[in-house]
Amino acid sequence: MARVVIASNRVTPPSARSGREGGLAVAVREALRRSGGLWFGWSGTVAEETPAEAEISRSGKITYATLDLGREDHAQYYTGYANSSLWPLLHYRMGLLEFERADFDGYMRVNRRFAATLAPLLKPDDIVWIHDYHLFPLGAELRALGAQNRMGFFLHTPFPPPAVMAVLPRHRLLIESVGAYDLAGFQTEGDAQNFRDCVVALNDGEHLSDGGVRASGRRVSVGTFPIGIDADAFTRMAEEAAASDENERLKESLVGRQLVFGVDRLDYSKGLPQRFEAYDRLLSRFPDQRSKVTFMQIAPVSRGEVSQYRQLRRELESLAGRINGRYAEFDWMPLRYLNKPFSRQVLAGFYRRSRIGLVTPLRDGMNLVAKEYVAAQEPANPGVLILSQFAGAAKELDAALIVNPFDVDEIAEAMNTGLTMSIEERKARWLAMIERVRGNSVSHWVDAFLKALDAVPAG
Ligand code: GDG
Repeated sequence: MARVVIASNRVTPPSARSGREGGLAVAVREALRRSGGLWFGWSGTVAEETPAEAEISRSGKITYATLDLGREDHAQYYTGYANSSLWPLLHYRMGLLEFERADFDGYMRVNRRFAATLAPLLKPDDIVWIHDYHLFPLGAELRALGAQNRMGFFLHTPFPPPAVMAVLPRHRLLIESVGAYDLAGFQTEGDAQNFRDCVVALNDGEHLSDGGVRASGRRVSVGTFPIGIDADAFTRMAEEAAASDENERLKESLVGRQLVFGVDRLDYSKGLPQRFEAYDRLLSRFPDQRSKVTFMQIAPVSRGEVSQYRQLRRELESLAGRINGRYAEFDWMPLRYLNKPFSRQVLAGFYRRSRIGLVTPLRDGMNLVAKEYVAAQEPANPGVLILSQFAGAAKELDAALIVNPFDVDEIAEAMNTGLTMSIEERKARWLAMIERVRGNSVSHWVDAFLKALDAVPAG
């Protein structure tokens, strides 16, 4: 079998693993675990200059090729264009989009540099799989250097429709660059369709009868590959975590109160202010719940160098203070708001302990927290998942309490419903969801993408 080469913005060699890897890193590791391969990308370190060559290390069957990013490259490519222009736009947040032409140039420059560093490491029959919005143009840059490999691209975020995409300055260059791939993969059919429509409406492309598109003169297959988790492993982790010291302490601290739980990177796509407002609304509209419930939100700081994220942090601090100030009793703190990260194992135990999992992003490619929450539940006494209709996961987990995350009253009502739901209904909803989560594992996702890439007709 051909070697798989994966490129993603951030690479975490075993030496740099913190037990806090996000969904993408877990998925990439899974993709390379069985047959081995090469993982290429940024080391996570900011240096004076971006070096010309990658640092190579090996662990088991995986070879890691990483490079540091120079200060200016990091500021323009990562903080600038990727996270201040692309991320908000891809999440339909036009009002948050900031654009600087110098950042766009930096983004293209880093992708070119990545291509020049990766190209000499490629063998002719390698299969190349490029991940996420940081690296849209990497395939085209590799092609420009002569790479003829089979190349696929997977976008972990949503993809917006043409009217939204058109707001992004230089969008044409970006969409054009996707023409270099043999396969473009998305989380949901809606995202895939938006991509096809953008190619046609914004880049003179053409719909093909097999669901692909003709873009920049090349045919690109387009597919939907909803990412999953290793549900059985997560369930085992949650079972073990239930007996851990942290979980015992959490249980004691709750003194019999029901736990509402959320964990998200501190990101404006996750709908945290609306979630806090909804909890306030629960306590004001359903006063019986006061003193009987505790909401714990874990939100590790993310992208703290981007101004919109710093502003969000201030907003949440103010909301948390207001809620606790308004409702707290001398023996009850309604909201526990934590900015620090926890290990996956501890999180798994917290999911299992909670009566409600709150997953209410305003827009999300998939949202793995929703799937982890389901996998962590105790079959005899499962909790209730409240899930945004705008998370990709809502397509599969339609047995959750589905809410519009902009409607704080609807979230508050769903919380009250979840807190008072019968055990029979909780079990029925959970059974429907765990079946879906188990049926679409991360290894299934890897196999489906690589099989589709392999099956792309030549030319
Ligand atoms: C992108 C897309 C898509 C969170 N806090 C801690 C922690 N986490 C873990 C969660 C989960 C992961 O991070 C977050 O994954 P999500 O899918 O929820 O969200 P993004 O980070 O935005 O991921 C998303 C995903 O890519 C995969 O394609 O689903 O839509 O935006 O695994 O558990 N993990 C640890 N400590 C924390 O404090 N250990």
